[in-house]
Amino acid sequence: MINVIGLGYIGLPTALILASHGMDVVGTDYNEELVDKLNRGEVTFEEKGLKGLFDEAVRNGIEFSNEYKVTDTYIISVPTPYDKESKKVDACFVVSAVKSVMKVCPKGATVVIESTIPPGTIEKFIRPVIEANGFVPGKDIHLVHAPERIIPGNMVYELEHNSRTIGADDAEIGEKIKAVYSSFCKGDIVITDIRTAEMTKVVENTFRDINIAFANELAKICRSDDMDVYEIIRIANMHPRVNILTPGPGVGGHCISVDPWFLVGDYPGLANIILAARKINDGMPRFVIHRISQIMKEKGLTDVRRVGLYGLTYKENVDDVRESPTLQMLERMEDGLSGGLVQVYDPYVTKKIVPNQHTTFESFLGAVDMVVIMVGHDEIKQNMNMLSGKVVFDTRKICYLPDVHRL
Ligand code: SAJ
Repeated sequence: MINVIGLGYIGLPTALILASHGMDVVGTDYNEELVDKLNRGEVTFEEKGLKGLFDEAVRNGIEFSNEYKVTDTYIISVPTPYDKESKKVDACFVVSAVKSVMKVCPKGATVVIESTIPPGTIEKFIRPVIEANGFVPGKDIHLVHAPERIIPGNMVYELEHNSRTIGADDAEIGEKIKAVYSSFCKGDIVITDIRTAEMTKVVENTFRDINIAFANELAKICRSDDMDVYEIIRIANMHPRVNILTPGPGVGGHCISVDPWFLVGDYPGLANIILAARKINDGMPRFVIHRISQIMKEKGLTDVRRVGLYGLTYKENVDDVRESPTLQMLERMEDGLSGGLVQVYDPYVTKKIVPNQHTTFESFLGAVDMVVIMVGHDEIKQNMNMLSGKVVFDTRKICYLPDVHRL
C-alpha cells in the first residue's frame, strides 16, 4: 500500500493516478474539511481530467483519511514555501510530515519526498528527523526525492507523459520506487542521487523564470523605444536555437515565483542572474500599473472606478490565485490608482476575495470603460467581441480587436 501525504495540487492527482493504475492507495491530509469533501466524492480544485481520474481511483478503492497509515511506501507532497527574509526554504511542512510518518512506519519503509526542495534539504532537515526517531537512514528507513514536474492546466496528461527524476541513496531503492512510478508514467525515469534530484528540480523552474524575465525585460525595452516586442520575439524564435517565452503581467503560482529564491538564499553572491530575473518578474505588476496610468491619460479616462481587471488567477484556465500578478498589483496600487477602487472579475474565482469583485462577465463589463486583460482564460478569448467599445489593455497578447494596448 502507498500512503500519499498531502492532498493538494500535486498530492491529490498523484494519489489518484496511482490508484487508477491499480495501486493500493490511501491519501492522507491533516485538513479534515478537505478529506471530508473527497470522501463525499467531490474534487477539491478544478483541473482538466481530474474528476474522471478521481472517479476511476474511487472505483479502484482509494481511501482518504486524516491518519497516517502503517505501510512500506510513503509519498510526501506538502508545500515548501521560502522564508521571505532569508530566502531559504522553509521545510517545516515536510519535516512535520516526516515526523508523523516516523510515528507509524515500520523498519524498512521508504519515504519519497515529492515537494520541491533545494539541494541539501534532505541531508540537513530530513535525515536528522529519522535519526531522532531511532532509525538509521539508508538502513532502517530509505529516503528518496522524486520531484514532480506537472503543469497546472495539463496535470493529468503530464503526469502520464512527462519524464521524471528519482534521487535515491542506493540503486536498489531507486529501482523499487521507479517501479511504483512506472505503473502510470510513460516517460523516461532517470535514477540519480538525492542532491542531484533536488538541484535539478529547482534548476528547471529557475530556467523558466529567467527566460520569462528576459521576455519581460525586452517588453520594457521595446515599450521605451516604440518597438513591437511580440513581433520581435516571434521572428527571433524562428532561429533554430532561440526560444524566448512570452512577456506578461508578472509570474505567479507556487513554483516559478518561489523556487529561484531557494538558490538566491543558499548561494548569495553566486546566484546573480537568478536574483535579477526574480526582481524583473516581481516588478512587472508595477509596470502594468504604470501602463494603466499611461493609457488612461492617453484616452482621457480619469475615473479609476471604471477600470476593470480581468483575471485573478496566476494563469489561464486554472482556479489557483497563489502569488497571482493581479493580487500583487492590487496590493501595490496606490496614489490615485487605488486597488480598492478598480473593478475585478474572474470566472474561476467565485469566492469573494477582493473588493469590487463581480460574479458575471456581463456585470463586470457594465461597470467599466477600460478592461485590463490580466489572464487569458478561454472565456474571454471566446467572447472578445464583447469588449468592443471599451479601452482594452491586453497584458497577454490574446486580443486582436483594433486599437488594443499592450505591455
Ligand atoms: N508566464 C509568463 N510567460 C510565459 C510563461 C509563463 O508570464 O511565457 C507566467 C504565467 O502566467 C504564470 C507563471 O509564469 O504566472 C508561471 O506559470 P507556468 O505556466 O510557467 O508554470 P507553473 O508555475 O504553473 O508550473 C511550473 C512548471 N515548470 C516548468 O515549466 C519548468 C511545471 O512543470 C512544474 O511542475 C511546476 O512549475 C512546479 O510545480 O514546480
